Amino acid sequence: MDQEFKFPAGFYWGSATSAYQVEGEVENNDWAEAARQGKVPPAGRACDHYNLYEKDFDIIKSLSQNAHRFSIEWARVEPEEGKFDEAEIEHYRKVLRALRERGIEPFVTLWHFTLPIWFVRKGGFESKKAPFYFSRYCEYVVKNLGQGSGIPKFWITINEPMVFANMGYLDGNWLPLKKWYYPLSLFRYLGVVKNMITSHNAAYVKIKAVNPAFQIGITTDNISFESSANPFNYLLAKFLIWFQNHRFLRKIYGRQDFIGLNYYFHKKFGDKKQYEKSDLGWDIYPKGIYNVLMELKRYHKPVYITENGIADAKDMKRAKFIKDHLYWIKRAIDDKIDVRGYFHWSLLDNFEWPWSSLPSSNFGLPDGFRPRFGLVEVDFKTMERRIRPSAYEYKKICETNS
Ligand code: IFM
Repeated sequence: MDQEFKFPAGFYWGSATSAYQVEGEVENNDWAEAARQGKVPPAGRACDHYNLYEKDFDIIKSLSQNAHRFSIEWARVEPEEGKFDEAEIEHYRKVLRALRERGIEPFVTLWHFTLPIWFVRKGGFESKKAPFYFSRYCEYVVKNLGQGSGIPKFWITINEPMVFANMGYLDGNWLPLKKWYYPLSLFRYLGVVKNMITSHNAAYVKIKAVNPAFQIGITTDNISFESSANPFNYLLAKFLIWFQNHRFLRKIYGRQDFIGLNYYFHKKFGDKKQYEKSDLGWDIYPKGIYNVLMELKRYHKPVYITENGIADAKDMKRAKFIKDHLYWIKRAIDDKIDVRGYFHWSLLDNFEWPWSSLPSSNFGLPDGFRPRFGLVEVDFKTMERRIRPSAYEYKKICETNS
């Protein structure tokens, strides 16, 4: 029999998505352009969430979730440098109102991986002017969405900056697909990370000037690094904990009101154990979420688990995955980590970025849609939604806060 654990009163229970992965028909960002050139899989109509968001929010409500994390597509809002599209802002106002009408607390991500083409042409986050462009966009959105009936309180400036920098500038398989020889790649990578730090800090100042009560953070994809007793492995794990998990957070220390934690990966150096795996071949290691949460104690900030999820097309592992991770989150709460919410990734099956662990390297249409992360299954031909059994298990948790 399952043990029961109560979560703190007022805990946010939700799920997360990002604009390009669910909205559909975004043509003017860097991923859409690269897809047209055959360099990455296309997102096409994705889940058509741009049109179906009210239906999707009805599903959220029916599943008793009280919060939802979604993102704004920068290229929609600012299609040309300095020119903002009021019609798109109005769309996101409607999205916010639709959430509020259903009693769902919005957590708004201002930027989740995809960039307007004009910004990329200006050098993207390699450019010293990136903080200016980025913070101007954030200020515009917050000024225009941060008023009226749907007004959000929680703002996330940047999603997973270290993943963006790693995958785009070291690994080179994500946009901007920059593969250079070492150590040039490392210098570029470090420059991009530095500019993202400055961009977040500049955006923080501008958002706070709009409304000091707004709560602002980033989401960080921290990895649980552990090691065997071997001293080399021990030092390697320690170095990576600092380099990968904490360097960014430390540099924005005074300019974050909360920490958004995304947890997917662990690495134990010197460990040959085989773990159960997701459809993407990623180890399932729930205790890792406890490890990365305990590392956040030093910041003395509220923490929201802004993403945690599994590619599991058959939905055989998801319910247990959620419960096992929540068990370790509760252990961290008992050990004095101020965790205030959990957002499952994802609400819907959606477009997934090209991981090298994807079963096929052929970038035909199905590839980006093969990993199934949704609590809700999507038929990408008919756009029909079908709530998976694991979503009903999660619903019980949301309803009882336990
Ligand atoms: O789909 C992604 C999301 O965009 C960022 N975090 C990890 C998810 C699963 O790979």
